[in-house]
Amino acid sequence: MVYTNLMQRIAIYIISLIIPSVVLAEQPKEWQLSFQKTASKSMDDIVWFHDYILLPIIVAITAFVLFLVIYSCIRFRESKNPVPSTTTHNTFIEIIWTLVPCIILIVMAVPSFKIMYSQDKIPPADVTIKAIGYQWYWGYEYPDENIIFESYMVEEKDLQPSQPRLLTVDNEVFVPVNKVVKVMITANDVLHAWALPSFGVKRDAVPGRINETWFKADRTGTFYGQCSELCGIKHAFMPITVNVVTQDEYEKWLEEAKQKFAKEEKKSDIKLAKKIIQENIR
Ligand SMILES: [Cu+2]
Repeated sequence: MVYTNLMQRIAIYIISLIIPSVVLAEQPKEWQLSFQKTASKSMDDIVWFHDYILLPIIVAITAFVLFLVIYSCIRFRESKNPVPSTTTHNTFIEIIWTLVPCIILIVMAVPSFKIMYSQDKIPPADVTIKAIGYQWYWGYEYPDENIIFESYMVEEKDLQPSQPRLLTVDNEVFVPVNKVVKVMITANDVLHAWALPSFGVKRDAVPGRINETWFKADRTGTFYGQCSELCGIKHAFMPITVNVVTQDEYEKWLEEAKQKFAKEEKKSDIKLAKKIIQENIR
């Protein structure tokens, strides 16, 4: 049994190397290597930067250093080289090993800054949502639609068969596909972070301050993320679920959500509670 399981895992691993998109969906997979399948231009850029700029440079540097270590061990071993050289400086080599890393860093910095600025500059938003981190769940607001709701993780015992453990929430965020979604992120108690790998989005949620980011999902589906700033004992249990749907489906959801999560009702609840408290004080 254990053997079969291991063989299955190895087979999945090999398949994922050959055709990553088949095995990797919008959530982490067992034995996953590299990123989740992308769902935004921003994440496409990040993956491109990793695959074609960072990885080749890392591999080349590692191979070069390994070659130098092995070469020195063999060429300058004690039996072959009983009297060691006493050379301590070589200006030419010192200039080279200072200049080459500088050039490598500059080569990496150009595309890196380009991607960073494209993420930083928020285009005119079609939908704005506000994510508020609490110990330990997320609160969401659609300020333009008067919608406000809380999103709690679904306990393992209550999961439906298709729902992933530790990633499923009771109230999911809905956004339309191919639209710019601006996310305002804050927290109510301690530091949290709103992170969604498939969109290439991760921003700290800081109490008393609003951070902004954006994404434009290029395909429909359910995408999962998690709080990514250690925020206390249940840090691992405040997942993020975003449903990317068509414009029609989004409008339908808005209609229902406006009834279900109306902001005004909540406000009136608070007003009522205040009134009761004041009356009791009198
Ligand atoms: Cu958190």
